[in-house]
Formats: sequence, structure tokens, C-alpha cells
Amino acid sequence: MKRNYHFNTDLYCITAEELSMGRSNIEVVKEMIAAGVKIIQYREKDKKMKDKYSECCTIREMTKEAGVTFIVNDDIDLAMIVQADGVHIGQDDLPLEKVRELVGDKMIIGISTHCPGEAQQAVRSGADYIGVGPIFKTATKKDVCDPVGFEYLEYVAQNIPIPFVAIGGIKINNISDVMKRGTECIAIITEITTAKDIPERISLIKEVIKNSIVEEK
Ligand code: TZP
Ligand code: MG
Repeated sequence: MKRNYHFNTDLYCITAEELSMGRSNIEVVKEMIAAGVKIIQYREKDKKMKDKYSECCTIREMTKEAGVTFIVNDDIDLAMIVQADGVHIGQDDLPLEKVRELVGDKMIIGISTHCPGEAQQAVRSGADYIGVGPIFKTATKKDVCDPVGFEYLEYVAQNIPIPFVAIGGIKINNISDVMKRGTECIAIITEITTAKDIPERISLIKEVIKNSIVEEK
């Protein structure tokens, strides 16, 4: 039974092909892996399931070979079929307990949360980690709610006993503000997928994260 999930990294990367400057999800994932990213989520809202399946099969092979944790967004069946390491769900998806019944104890379940009540419920339901956001305004996610701000982030850092990942509008210039609130892991989409040189951008982000943590010591 796997119940002690911990992020073994401070950077969680997510795909967004339409915001990847003409590059495919596969190309972007390849660059993320080459840059040393340890957890990657496949997030694809507009493709047919058969195309998502095909991409996820390839990404599963790539991530397995590199020892990278692979999470599939939204689609529980897809995550199971490609033997991803985990699935990430939202508040409007199937109840987490029911997702757990489907995927079993070995698969990681993450859930997006926006307020203390949702975070507490996620813990009670057996989530392995929660998403906390959007921290800042972001145009990447459609139908996104207003930014939750630092107050909720600080609440989670101080009160929620499972790992969390801060997400939404995180850029080079605000990473240290996010890390200062007790964040151990940040999730980023466009600050990485829109970069001309993805490995260079990732190494800069890692540097900024490292320096933010050092500042706090
Ligand atoms: N969930 C909350 S905000 C968000 C998701 C998937 C989008 C984050 O994208 P970006 O480009 O890092 O703001
Ligand atoms: Mg979702």
C-alpha cells in the first residue's frame, strides 16, 4: 500500500501543446526530461481520446526509462490503461474515494483545491497531494477561478499534512514570493512551454527555486 507519497522534486511540469510554440507534447516532454524534470503531467483538453492515448503511451515509455513520475490529468481510464504513476482530478470530477476504488492504492491521486475546506476534504478522502491555486492570474486554464492568493497557500503550508503543489501564473519573477510561503513544489506551464530554449528556461527556474530556499535559511 502506497500512502507515503512525497514529491522528490521542487518542480512539477505540465504539458500544453497549444501553448508550446509549434512543438508537440512529445518534443516538449523530451526536453523536460533532458533538463532533469522529475514529475510531468500530461494535460490536453482538446484532443481525441485515441490521440491522447497514443501520446501517453509514448510519454509513459519515455518517463519510465528516465525514472520520471508520470501523471495524467482528468482521464482516469487513460491513466490506468497507460499505467501512469498517477492521475490528477478536479473538484467537479468523480469523488476521490471512488477514483481510489478504481485506481487502487498504488496510483498517486492529486486533486486541485482552492480553499481550506477543499484541502481538508482532500486529506480525508485519501489524496496523495493537492494542487493549490491559481496563485496568480493565468490565461492558461479556461474557466479558472480568481486567484486564491497567498493566504490560502500559507494556510496549506502550515496546516495540511500531505504534499502540495502551488500552481497558476508562476513565473521566474514571482517564484521566490511563492517559495517564501512554505511551498516545496511549484507547477508551471507557460513559463516553460513558451520558452524558446526549454532546457535553459528550466535550469534558470531551478536556480531561482534553489536561491529562494537558501534565502529563507
Ligand atoms: N490549474 C490551476 S492554474 C492552471 C492550472 C492547470 C494553469 C497554470 O498555467 P500557467 O501557465 O503556469 O499559469
Ligand atoms: Mg481537471
